[in-house]
Amino acid sequence: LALAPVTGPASSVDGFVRQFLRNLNHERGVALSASNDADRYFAFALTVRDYLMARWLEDLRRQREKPSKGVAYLSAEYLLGRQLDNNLLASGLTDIATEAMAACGIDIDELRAQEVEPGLGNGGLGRLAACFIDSLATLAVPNTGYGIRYEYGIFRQTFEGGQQVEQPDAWLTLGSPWEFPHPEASRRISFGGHTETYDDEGTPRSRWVPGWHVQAVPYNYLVPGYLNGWVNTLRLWSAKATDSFDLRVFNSGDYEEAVRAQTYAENISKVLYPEDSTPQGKELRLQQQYFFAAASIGDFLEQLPDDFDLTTLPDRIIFQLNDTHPVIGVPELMRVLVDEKKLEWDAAWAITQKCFAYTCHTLLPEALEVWSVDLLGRLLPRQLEIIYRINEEFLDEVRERYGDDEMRIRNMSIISEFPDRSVRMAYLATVASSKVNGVAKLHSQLLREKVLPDFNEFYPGKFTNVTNGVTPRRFIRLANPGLSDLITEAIGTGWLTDLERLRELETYAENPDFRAAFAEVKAANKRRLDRVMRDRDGFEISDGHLLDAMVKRLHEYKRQMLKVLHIVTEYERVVSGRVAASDIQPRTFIFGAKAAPGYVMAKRIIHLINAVGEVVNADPRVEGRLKVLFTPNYNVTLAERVIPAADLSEQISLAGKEASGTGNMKFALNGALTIGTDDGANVEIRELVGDENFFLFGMSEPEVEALWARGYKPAEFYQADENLRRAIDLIASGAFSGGDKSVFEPIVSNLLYDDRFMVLADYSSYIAEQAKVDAAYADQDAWTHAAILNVARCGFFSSDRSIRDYIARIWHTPPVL
Ligand code: 26V
Repeated sequence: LALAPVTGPASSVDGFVRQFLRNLNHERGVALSASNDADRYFAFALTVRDYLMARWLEDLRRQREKPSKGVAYLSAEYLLGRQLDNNLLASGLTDIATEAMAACGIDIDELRAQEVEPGLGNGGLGRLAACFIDSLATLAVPNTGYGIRYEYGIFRQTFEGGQQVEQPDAWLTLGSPWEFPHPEASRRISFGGHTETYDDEGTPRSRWVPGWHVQAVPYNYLVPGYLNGWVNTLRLWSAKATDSFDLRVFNSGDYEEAVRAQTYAENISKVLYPEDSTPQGKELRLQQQYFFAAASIGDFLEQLPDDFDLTTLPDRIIFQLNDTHPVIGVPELMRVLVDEKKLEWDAAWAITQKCFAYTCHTLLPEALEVWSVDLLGRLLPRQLEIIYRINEEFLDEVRERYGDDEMRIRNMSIISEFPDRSVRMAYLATVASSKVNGVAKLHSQLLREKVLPDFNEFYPGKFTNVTNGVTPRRFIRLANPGLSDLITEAIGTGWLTDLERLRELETYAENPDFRAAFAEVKAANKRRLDRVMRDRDGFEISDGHLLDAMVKRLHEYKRQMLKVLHIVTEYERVVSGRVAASDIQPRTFIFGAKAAPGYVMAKRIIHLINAVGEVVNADPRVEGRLKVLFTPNYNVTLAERVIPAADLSEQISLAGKEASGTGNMKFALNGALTIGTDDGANVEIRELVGDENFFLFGMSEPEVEALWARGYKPAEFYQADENLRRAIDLIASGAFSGGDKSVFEPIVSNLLYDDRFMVLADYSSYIAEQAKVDAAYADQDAWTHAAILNVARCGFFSSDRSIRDYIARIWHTPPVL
């Protein structure tokens, strides 16, 4: 048979229609006349997929025939958002597909609305992974993203009586047209059991005799580059009970026990952990981590030729660890190399240290993962032995360098002894990696100086920074078509893959016609958001309001509470008669935030925001002036509507706590001005856009440290500021809880007597800066000028730039196109 290249359907409206009808008939088994929305969405998505297939297969073949170094991105989370529009855009099919649907009498927007976004992540970390695989494909870097195909993604949030209620996110109920299951490529993943030593023809060796197994079934998803014909793969693993296990079921006759055990195995990929409040020792979570790390590493190794020289592995692959979740892959690779491939320990370790790189995403000590030795020993006994040996040899090196400095040894040990003996995964990652990076300049500096200073001293050159970025394809082109068209009209095409070109907009900021057009795009985006919100939540966005947005996970360090105090202050000043309603700048405050289900304080804050909203929105004294909208179930799809409409972006974390933030970048690139602290990537945004185009407030990180050192007493700040006193007193009075003072008492006393994130200390500076925001907004034309400069100067925050930095500083993967 001739090896005919795979070809896609004809790139014409006619070709698209024919393929669409074929898919409708053959894949869904319905005629157009009998089809429902779900059928049409599926057939449509399959058609888009058909166009991408040829390129995908071609690129995979190219990689097989002429392999070059690639990136395995290991991430427990991918917050992908909807796929349809992205895949249309990447393949250049949007116009053809739109016409084709029109020809079939189908409203393409109805099809779009059918797609349930795969919410396989919690927030910034998961969305970053999704932006990165988009940029890797767009830069044609050979990459497989590895992760977990959770059956249930991040919970769906609703409010009952203003309080968060979680519902399961059954995103797969109707199936997904974007995935390719590959059960034939399943891998057996083992757990439990014990280790033993044996004599291997004169060489003493260790081996693992596991106690139980599950199958890891891969599902592939296409990751198309933007208009470059390159398609990478996202490979997500799903857990299934093993055959051997089914046999055991059959033979034992203990049906119930067998079904229970099967459920146990399949639970591994059942649900995404929504917990980012307490990194508890949940056994299932460790199972998930090992499950996907081991499956992914095994999967990569298996694709190598039989005679592959493993000492050259670092020339072929870099495993990028997205936080510590996949770090258990380190001892796993060592186990495979030493126990299975029978390499010497030192040779295996030299390979391993070159094959991993680690990205840290936090500064909060309580967010650094540790696993108890007890649990590890039970679940992964051989990997634990290997971790011990890695630690022993590492500490020997430390001793060699510093002598018996027991304090230092204790501080640097991968194993901590208190409160329980446990493995510090960030330390293991640091020791095992060729490079360690933080996610913004300030974060990387604090990582070196505060979190891992001993390691920074011990490994000169290992630490580096790669500032996060966001994909302009999704967050500008798709989310904000109006702005995209305006930009293209002004500076031509090409900026979507070379975002620094937005600089050319700077001169347009001086052009009144351009400013008017820019302002009109913003207004149109607000009207579009208004339609979405009316449909979705019954909210209205009023004309002429400054749209002030705070959308992100609910966390005390992010300080939604500070935002609440600002709103209550504005409200209180009017109702107390100190300020005339007519004198305040009309504002709509929009919140979106999910709280981890077990994070009690975060849930109280959600309740408070809703309660304040209910009172403020119903009070005629501030009608037309203040409005508070808390939109439930904030997700990627909604972000794409809120961000382009916003005027003001709230990035108000306590300095030194937000590693980077990525929402901050999306807002600035869509022409919102930022009010923010000197934290995370805000620092770099402000440097780029200029002080005059950024609302800075609050303590700097060194000032925060100094205040802690002096002794922080929040009540003193309460006493010192009348507005603050009045705002807190109003909350404490029960004004937002039907007179019941007990409801928000825990929030109030936490603020007054604990306030870990120094909300009260930054309050007055925040309120003062918000007054400047109001004043600035009064001059609409000047505001628009500043907004345009924000867009023009934030090209740096493209995830394409982040990926180029990873290539230059960490991966050293050569270009293949
Ligand atoms: C985990 C935990 C666990 C327990 C205590 C509190 C806590 C707080 C946060 C987290 C999440 C840590 C990992 C993470 O999601 N980091 C986020 O990564 C984004 C992408 O780099 C970055 O933009 C965010 O600033 C960072 O919070």
